[in-house]
Amino acid sequence: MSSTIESVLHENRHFPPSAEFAAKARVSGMEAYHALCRQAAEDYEGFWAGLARERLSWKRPFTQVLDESNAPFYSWFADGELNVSYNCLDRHLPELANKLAIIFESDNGTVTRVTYAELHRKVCQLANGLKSLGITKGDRVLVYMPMSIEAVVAMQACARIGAIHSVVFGGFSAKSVNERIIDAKARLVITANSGVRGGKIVALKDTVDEALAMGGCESVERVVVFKRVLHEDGPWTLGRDIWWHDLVAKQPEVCEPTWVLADDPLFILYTSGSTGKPKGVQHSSAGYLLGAVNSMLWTFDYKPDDVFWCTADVGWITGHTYVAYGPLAVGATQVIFEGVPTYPDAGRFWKMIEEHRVTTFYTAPTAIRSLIKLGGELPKQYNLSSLRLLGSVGEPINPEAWIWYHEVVGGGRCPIVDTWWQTETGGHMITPLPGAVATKPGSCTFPLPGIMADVVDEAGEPVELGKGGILVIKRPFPSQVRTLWGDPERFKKSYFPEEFNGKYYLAGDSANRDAEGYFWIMGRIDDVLNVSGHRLGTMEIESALVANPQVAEAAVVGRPDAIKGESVVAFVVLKGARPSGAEAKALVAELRDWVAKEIGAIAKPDDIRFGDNLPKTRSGKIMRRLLRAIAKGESITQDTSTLENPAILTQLQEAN
Ligand code: 6R9
Repeated sequence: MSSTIESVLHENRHFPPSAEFAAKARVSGMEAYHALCRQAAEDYEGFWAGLARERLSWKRPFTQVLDESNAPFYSWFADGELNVSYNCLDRHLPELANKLAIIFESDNGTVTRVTYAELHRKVCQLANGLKSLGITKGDRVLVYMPMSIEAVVAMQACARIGAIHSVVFGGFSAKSVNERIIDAKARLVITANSGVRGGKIVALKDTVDEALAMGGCESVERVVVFKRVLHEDGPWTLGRDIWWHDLVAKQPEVCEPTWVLADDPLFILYTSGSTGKPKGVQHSSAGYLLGAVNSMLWTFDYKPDDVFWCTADVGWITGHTYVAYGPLAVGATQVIFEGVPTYPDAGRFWKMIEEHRVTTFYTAPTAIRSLIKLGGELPKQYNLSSLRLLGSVGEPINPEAWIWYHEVVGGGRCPIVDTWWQTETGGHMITPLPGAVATKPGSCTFPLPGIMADVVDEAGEPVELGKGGILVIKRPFPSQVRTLWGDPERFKKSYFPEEFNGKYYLAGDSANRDAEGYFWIMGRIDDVLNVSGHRLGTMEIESALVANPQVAEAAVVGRPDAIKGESVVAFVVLKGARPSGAEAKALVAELRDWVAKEIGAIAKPDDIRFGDNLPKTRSGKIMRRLLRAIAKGESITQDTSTLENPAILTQLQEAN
């Protein structure tokens, strides 16, 4: 990662917004951007309070703004009351009832459109249905759905009645669903009989059944099943399972929102950290929504006639903020896509942009890189002239991919917003304002107004420009994670460590600022990998491997990958003898499938090496830097004198 950054830091091309784009932008020119930043610096609370009053609709206005008395458990707008679903739907109805809210394209290309009035009706009916099952404010609902209108309806319906959703990505395993149900003590699961991706059926309900059968899920009373595809369904548990269409059939089309306090949790979303157990990131209602709205307006420069398309799955934070909440909160028309970018061919995205006249397109570098590889010329076969703005998220974007995105997809006229943020920040943090900032390929440029980002050294002191260090946020901000579900101690330890007096929010990334102050993200400083823009904990994969009865010990590292950013490499010590040849091959396949079953297919190691041992220091620490070098195929030039068992390196360097 750091060698890429070295080369990237020599990247000095500037791409200022065109005069035409800037003239129409909400924030036009650097002076306007600086003015907003000054406003935030001079009156921090006043700045945020003003935005919260102007951009959110409150049932009861707040009188408090930021409360730091229980730091780092910060509270924003504490005595205000609102409802997120009301903010996303009801408040638009007087003017936008017949405006399209969602254009849904299924895997096989069928298009379904819903207006704001129709979406409101669907959400109300499901909300009433959930209430009829006894779900009330504060209850946890696990959502395990394919990309669909109904996935958004499920999340919005929870928000409407103050229930806390925990969405689990449809690619995660039964084991992951089981663990998340147990951790959050979910009372209800919403799923679909199946989803379809790239022509293949994904049997979601079967996975839920399997998860519930694993035990520990006594909290779950009901499973609501959306009939997504017509096929033979698996077993049905009477008294527990209920079809979505039966549940909503007789429900009233109106549902009074449940008003919640600003800091009442809107959702929990599990993400990988540096230990084996995923963290349940808990977001607030008002602060989170404010982050979503601000970034729709600032970063995406939202205009009422935009057609917005974020390709992320609702199982990730990007799909929460820029599919389920942000676009609806500003009254946008958005595209939701069920399938994959390469099915039926690598022109799918471009075809959809042409057909739906998409203006704002937001995707991940890994998708861009794979589409370059599979069909770099394909975009030219489509009319992409509707596009006016492009976005990137999930990992650093390499300049080659950036330039291709800019030239071939954006026709050289669309600004690119490279948005740095995290599950924990809820919304964008460091990103260009497209009508103001001159972009540089590979840099996420500057913090949004009000975001006090900085790069510091290990002692928490600011570093000189060009020096590189640890990325921190120095002041609390409204959309930030409130706590980790059920684990406040881990929350403190992970994000507000003692080294920084417990005051700075530690993002877990390192960064560099160039001579002009532009931010360049260098990658994680903890044991978290970024595979195709998805966060995976090395410890999480290690625990999964060690859970296999044949495995004694495992160490997982990342290896730079041209398409995925990073790929997973595992070094495994078996309880029995070290296998070779066909036997080793078979075991590699078995362990890869094992990890897919334990976590999900995205966590499958690309490479597994068996050793009699792992390289350890005399105090027993696994020397991961050596493993990283071996994974890359580099010869070991580093100091190995502290190593207990140097001979092991040669063994691990050889393929099985
Ligand atoms: C939104 C999201 C967060 C981690 C983050 C960083 C990496 C995300 C990035 C980026 C460089 C960008 N990351 N966006 N790195 N440039 N524009 O991806 O959330 O899944 O929690 O991952 O992803 O390392 O810390 P999440």
